[in-house]
Amino acid sequence: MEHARTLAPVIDVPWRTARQAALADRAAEVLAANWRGRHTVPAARLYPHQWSWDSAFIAIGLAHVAQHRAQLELATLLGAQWPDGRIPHIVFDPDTPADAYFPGPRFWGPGAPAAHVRLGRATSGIVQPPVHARAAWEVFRLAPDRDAAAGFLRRAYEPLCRWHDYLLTRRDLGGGGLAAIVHPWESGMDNSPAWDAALAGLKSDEGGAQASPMRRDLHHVGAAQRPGDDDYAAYIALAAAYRDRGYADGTPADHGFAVEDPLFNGLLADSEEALAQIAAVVGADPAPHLARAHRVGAALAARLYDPAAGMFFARDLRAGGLVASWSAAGLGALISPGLPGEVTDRVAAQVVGRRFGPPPARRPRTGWLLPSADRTAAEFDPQRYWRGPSWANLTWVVRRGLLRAGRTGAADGLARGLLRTVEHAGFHEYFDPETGEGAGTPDFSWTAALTLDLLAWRPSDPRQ
Ligand code: 9WN
Repeated sequence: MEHARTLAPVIDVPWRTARQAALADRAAEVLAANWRGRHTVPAARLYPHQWSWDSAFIAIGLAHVAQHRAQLELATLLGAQWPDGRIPHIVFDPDTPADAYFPGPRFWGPGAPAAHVRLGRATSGIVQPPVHARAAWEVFRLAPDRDAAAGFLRRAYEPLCRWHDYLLTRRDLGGGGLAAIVHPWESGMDNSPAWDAALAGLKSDEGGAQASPMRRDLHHVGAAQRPGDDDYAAYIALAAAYRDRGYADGTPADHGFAVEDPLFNGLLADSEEALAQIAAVVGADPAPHLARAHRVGAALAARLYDPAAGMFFARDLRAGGLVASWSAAGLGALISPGLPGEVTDRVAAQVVGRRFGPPPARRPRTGWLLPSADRTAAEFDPQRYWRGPSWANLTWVVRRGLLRAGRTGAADGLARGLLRTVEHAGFHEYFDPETGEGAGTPDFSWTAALTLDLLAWRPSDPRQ
C-alpha cells in the first residue's frame, strides 16, 4: 500500500466527518506526490531536497497514513548526522540537479570534511529547530504495531541524544544553558523582523546584486512573497564565513549573527521531554532527560522572558540584550515544559491579544489565522514570508503550547482556523492572516502533514 501514489489512512478516526475525511485524503495525496523514495521534499520545485525541521513535521503527518515512510523519513535525516552531533538543515538529493536550489551542495561542501556524509549525500552545515525527538515519539505513538515501531525508536535514540548534546554544549554560546543559532536560516523563520537589526550591517547592494542571478526561489514564487536580494546578501555572507571556518562554533564573537531564539529553545525543551518518553521505551533512564528539559525551560524563563512585556524575545549575544520585536517565535516557547505558571499565563494571553489574536474587524471568512509577526508593527507584511503570514507549523507549535497551558478554547480556535483555511485555499506554504489567501508555494508538505495531525486530534486525546 505504501508504494501507491495515494496513501490511505491507517489510523481509525471514527469521529471524522465526510468533509474532514476528504480533506485528509487530499493532504495524503500531497505527501504521496512529494515522496522521493527515502524522504519527502517540502515542495516539488521550490525546495527539491530534504529539510531538517520539515522532515520532523512531515513524519508526524506520515505517521497517520504510512508508518513505514514516517520512520524512513526520520532515519534518512538521522543518517546524515555529522560526527559532532549536528543534524544538517538540508540533505541534498543526489538525483536533483545541483543548480535546482541555491545555495546548493557545492556551496556548502568546501570546508566540511567528507566524513560528514554517512549516507553518501552532501549536506549543508547549519541546523534547524530540533523537533526531531518529538516527531520520533509521535511516529511511535501513532504506530499500529508498537512492538515493531520500538525497533525504530531504539535506532533513533542515540543519534537524537547526540543531537541535543551538540546543541547544549557546542551551541551554548551564551553559557546560560540555551542553544544559540548562528544564521537566520537556523531559526526556520528566516527573514523575521526580529533579525532586522542584527542583519543590518551585513546587507549590501553589492552582495544583493551578486546573489540575485543565483537565486532559484524567484523562479517559483513572486518577489513580493520572498526575502529581498539584500537579505540574501546577508544569508550568503554569514553561511560562507561559517563554512570557511570549518563550521567551528567558537564564541559569539566568532560569528556575524549569534542569537538565542525562544522558538528554537522551546522546541528543544519539548523534544528533550520526548527523549524521556523514548528512553522509557528503549530501556534507558528517562530522569536525566526530564531534568534537562526542565533546565532548558528554566533557562528560557530566566534569559528570554521579559517580565515588563509579558513575552519571550530573542537574545542577541553579540549586541547583548533582548530584541524587542514581537514574533510568534515568542509564543512558540509555550511548548516548553518547566515554565513558571505566571510566565505561561501571561504569554498565553498574548496569543489571543491584539498583536496575534483574531483580528477584530477584518476577520477572514476562514477564521483565526495566527500571524507570524505582530500585526500592529510597522514591519508587518501579511504576504511576505516570515514577516506576517500564517504558517501551519507555527500554528501547530503554539497550539500545543496552549494545550500545555490548559487553554483548550484558544488551542481549538487555532486548529479550526487553519483547517478551514486549507479546505478553501489548499495546502499552501503560508497564508495571508487577514484574508486567508494562500501564498508561497502550493502543495507544501508540512501544511499537508500537520493538517492530518490536527484532523486526528480530539479533546480527549491523551497526548498532552
Ligand atoms: C532556507 C523548507 C524551508 C523551511 C524554512 C523556510 C524556507 C529555506 C529557503 O524553506 O527556508 O532554509 O530557501 O527559503 O524558511 O523554514 O524549512 O521548507
